[in-house]
Amino acid sequence: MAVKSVLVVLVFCLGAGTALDMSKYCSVNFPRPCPLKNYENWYSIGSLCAKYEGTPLNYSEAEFACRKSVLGGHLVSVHNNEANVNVLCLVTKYNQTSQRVWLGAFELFRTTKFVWTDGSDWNYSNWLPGQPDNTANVEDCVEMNWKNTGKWNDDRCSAQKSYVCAFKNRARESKQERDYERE
Ligand SMILES: [Ca+2]
Ligand SMILES: [Ca+2]
Repeated sequence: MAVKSVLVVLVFCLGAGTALDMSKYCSVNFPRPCPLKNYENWYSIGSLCAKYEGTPLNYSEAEFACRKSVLGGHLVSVHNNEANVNVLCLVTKYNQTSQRVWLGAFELFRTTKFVWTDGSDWNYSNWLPGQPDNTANVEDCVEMNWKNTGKWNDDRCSAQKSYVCAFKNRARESKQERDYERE
């Protein structure tokens, strides 16, 4: 309980943190390697294994590159503050200068509702104040790290950015189910 409170406070403080604070935080709290064989550079974020991809692509190219790179792959979905900071640590590790990355969220056909390409629930967001603003009516895809560290913005899907891929670690998921059943 106490550990969790400390983490929540840290995550909250990081909302206003600098890149320097971030790399300090990440050096201590970097996500663990994905516990599967042959997945170097993939890291555990909740029940996902995630990887930073530094070659800038537009949003759909990035999503399809993720699908191609691994079975069950998509752009990463983010469901809580801890996962959001984990993604940020991943990006910070691989790129200190240009940290804008595509996440897996996009606006569903001008409904003002956002969804994840991996089909998971929309149960969390971390928008920069004033976003999503759908500038010029053409912003439907969600990036992290425009202006503020860790915050989200809707941008043109045709813009080219680095991105973070992820897939569900089924092994971990079934272990969680077993643990749950034991309780
Ligand atoms: Ca939009
Ligand atoms: Ca925007």
